[in-house]
Amino acid sequence: MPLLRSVRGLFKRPTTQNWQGLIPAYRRWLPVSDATPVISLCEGATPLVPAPAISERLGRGIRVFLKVDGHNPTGSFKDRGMTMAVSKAKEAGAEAVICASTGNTSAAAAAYARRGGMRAFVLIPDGYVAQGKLAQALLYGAEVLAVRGNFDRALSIVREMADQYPVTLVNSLNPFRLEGQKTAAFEVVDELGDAPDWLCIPMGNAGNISAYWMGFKEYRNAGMSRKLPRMMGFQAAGSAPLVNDTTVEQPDTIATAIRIGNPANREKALKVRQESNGGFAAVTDAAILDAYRLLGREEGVFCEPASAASVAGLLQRADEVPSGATVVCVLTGNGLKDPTSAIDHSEATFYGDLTPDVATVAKTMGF
Ligand code: AN7
Repeated sequence: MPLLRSVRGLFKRPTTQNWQGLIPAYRRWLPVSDATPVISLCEGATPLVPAPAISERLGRGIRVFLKVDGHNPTGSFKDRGMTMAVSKAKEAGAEAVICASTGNTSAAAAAYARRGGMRAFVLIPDGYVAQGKLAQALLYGAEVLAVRGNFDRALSIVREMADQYPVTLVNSLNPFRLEGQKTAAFEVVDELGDAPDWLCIPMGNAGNISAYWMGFKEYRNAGMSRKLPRMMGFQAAGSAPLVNDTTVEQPDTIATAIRIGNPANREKALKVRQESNGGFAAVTDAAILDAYRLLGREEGVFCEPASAASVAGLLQRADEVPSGATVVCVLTGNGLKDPTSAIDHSEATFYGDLTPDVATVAKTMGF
């Protein structure tokens, strides 16, 4: 979908032909060398999908795109960070990785670590990880430790574990994670020909918003783009420590991926907001679910609830978007990660227990 294919800049832009993952595609922007064993599942090159229904709601010539990062190998943006973190861990001789996770990090860590021949230990908040994510961690062969406590507690444990034992931390405190994730910003610019005016993104630990900003800045400094976006970060109202400048002891939201009360990248996120003239806001679970259904029913895009926070946030702040602006909403995770939320909240028509004959089916359909 070449929009404004640019000839600006010094470096060749990658194409998705013969795509072999984001490390080969963006090698010159990443801290890797010939000695780095690249552990890849051909992540990256995810589609930037136009969102006509949302664009029409905003009106005033505003163009909205969805960066559908649920198309990655394990179904979330975490794969971008994990190919880097696990490759660098392998290079350093690690035999095991560890993370705390609301689900997606555990799936990605498990897949990449096992592919690299390493053990994967994942700590999850018992009972608060969506079913698809738990299924992935188990199937990929992680060693899953479910703790009675929330994500923040699990993160503090794994930080100590990585300090005291021979296991490499692959949460977003690992700087290689953000290096990998910044490639999503490169892809957006490569596709649009410049940075968007607004970038809307959900925030949990705020690693991804920090990574995008790093990517946009690096690309602009190299002449690959002219603009920098305003970075708009959104959190669930029951779990909004960055919006309210606080720590939430008991975070609560349907969007379990971002059920995080004490973000690991708080300082970085505040800097992103300030440098980008951005904004943070809270969106209610009801608004998240409205956006979740809107994306499915009107755009044909199935994301998980946490991801829909980016669109909920955009709709909430629609009046502030300049006329004619280009907006990118980041859809961080695939809808199939969390089938329970879809089944419970689709509000679609479901006729069950039908007699299996044409007359019954026709009558039910209203003919
Ligand atoms: C779908 O998997 O923290 O602001 O442990 O899974 O970079 O934390 C997930 C986070 C947004 C927030 N959308 O990203 C984990 C985890 C989805 C997510 C976020 C997450 P950050």
